[in-house]
Amino acid sequence: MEKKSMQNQPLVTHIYTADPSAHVFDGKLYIYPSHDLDHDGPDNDNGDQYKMEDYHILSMDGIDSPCVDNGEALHMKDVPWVSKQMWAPDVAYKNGMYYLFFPARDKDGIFRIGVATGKNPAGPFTPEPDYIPGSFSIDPAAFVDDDGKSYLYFGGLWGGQLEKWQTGSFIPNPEGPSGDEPALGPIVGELSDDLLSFKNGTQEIKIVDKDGSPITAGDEDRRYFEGPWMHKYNGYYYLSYSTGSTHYLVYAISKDPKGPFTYQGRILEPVIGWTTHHSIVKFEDKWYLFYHDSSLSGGVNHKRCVKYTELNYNEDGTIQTIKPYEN
Ligand code: FUB
Repeated sequence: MEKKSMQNQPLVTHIYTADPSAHVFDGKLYIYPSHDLDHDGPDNDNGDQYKMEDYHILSMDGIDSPCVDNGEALHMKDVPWVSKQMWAPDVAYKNGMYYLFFPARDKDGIFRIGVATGKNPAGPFTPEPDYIPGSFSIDPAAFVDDDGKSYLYFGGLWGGQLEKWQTGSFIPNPEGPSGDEPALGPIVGELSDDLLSFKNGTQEIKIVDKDGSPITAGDEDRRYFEGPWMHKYNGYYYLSYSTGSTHYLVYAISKDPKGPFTYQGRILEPVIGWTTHHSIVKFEDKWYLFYHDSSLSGGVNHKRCVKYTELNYNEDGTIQTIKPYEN
């Protein structure tokens, strides 16, 4: 009998999952998703519907192997600084230790980014008592470069509060930027050697057009919204992200991990559901896009499922746009 491909199928159906960050550790695929809760509460631009409380780490021996839920790896009740909403996580490995980075609201309702450590990629993880000093907003993506330097990329508009940090400190009701002004970019910070703090603070990343002009806030098809991911291909740094309100996954490239990044094009056309969030990973000589949609719940925004599909590059290093419901 021909083996069934898991491509474009929900990887698990017993829980709702979203925001998959995929990594290969010791030849095995590990997927770090958010764990969506099944509830009928309000759905709004502030993201109140995303009420997640814990993380379950998924793993697969091969790309078409069954996907295993390794159980609860971290719960918010065990994180002293968290009040609610443990959103999209990511992980990094260094010197025999796995570091789970996760955003959540602190006791004042402000999104911060925490870190928890463990010896096993599937958890459990032990949280640090406080969030990373100087961290804010959501959607951390960790990247360990070939030279051993580690970076954390993060930031998300609207419910993710990125606009509220435009001046460097928290402003509850900020203005702008207006449509023809440069859009807000994601934030990057180089991590300290123990990956528990930022080495020299953080900085905003610039994303520009091919002619060098900044992508503007009104250019919603291309401007940064949330869900950054970093990978390296043929010596270039690829920063990919969601455009939020227009529901695309897009990417920009640079020779420097801190940018500026030049916008290139789309990776994924809109999926079922409002959010789109992803990771890109090489596994057994092929590249894959891990993403989510709301197909498992018939389109409910906060009841999502993680999936993967193959990702292909053209000879010039551009990425072929994926149409999620064709083929
Ligand atoms: O899962 C909660 C939020 O929805 C994530 O942080 C965003 O990227 C979006 O997927």
